Amino acid sequence: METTLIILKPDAVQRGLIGRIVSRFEDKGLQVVGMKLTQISQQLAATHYEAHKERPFYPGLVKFMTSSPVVVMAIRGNGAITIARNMMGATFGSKANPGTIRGDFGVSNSFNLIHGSDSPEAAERELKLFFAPGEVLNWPRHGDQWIYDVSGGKIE
Ligand code: D4T
Repeated sequence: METTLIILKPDAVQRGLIGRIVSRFEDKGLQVVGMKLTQISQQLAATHYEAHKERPFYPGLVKFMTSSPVVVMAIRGNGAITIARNMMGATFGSKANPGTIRGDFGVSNSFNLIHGSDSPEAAERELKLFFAPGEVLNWPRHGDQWIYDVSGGKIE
C-alpha cells in the first residue's frame, strides 16, 4: 500500500470544493488516513517547492500557497500515488481532460486546485513536512474486502 500527500490548494478551499474533491478519492476506493485544514507558512512553502526555486513562477506560487487555508490529506491505496495523479489531471485546468479534478473544476493556468506527490520518494518527504508523527492513522477500513480482491493472497 502506498500513502501519498494531497493538498487542496487555497483556490479549492475558497471555492467550496473540499467536499466534492474529497468525495472523488473516497468514491475511487482510496482511504483517507490523514486530513487537516491549515495555513501554509512561508518557510513550509519554500521547503515544499524547493525544486522550483529558480523558476519564474516561484514567487507567485509561494504567495498563492500561503495566501489562504489549504486542506492537507494523506491518502492510501494500492498504487495511490499514480492513481491520485491521474485523477488530478494535467497541471492546469485549461489543458486537463474532462473527468479529472483539474479538468472538471478549473480553467486557470496558475491556480490549479490540488497538489499530489509525484513519486514514492516525494510522498515520503512531503508527508513528513505536513504531518507530525501520529497524525497519519493506520485504521482498518470495514469495506476493504470489497474494494480489493485479496483471495489470491495479494492485493488485486
Ligand atoms: P503540483 O506539484 O502542484 O502537484 O503540480 P504539478 O506536479 O502538476 O506541476 P509542477 O510540479 O510542474 O508545478 C508545481 C506548481 O507550480 C505551479 N506552476 C507550474 C505555475 O504556477 N506556473 C507554471 O508555469 C508551472 C509549470 C503549479 C503547480
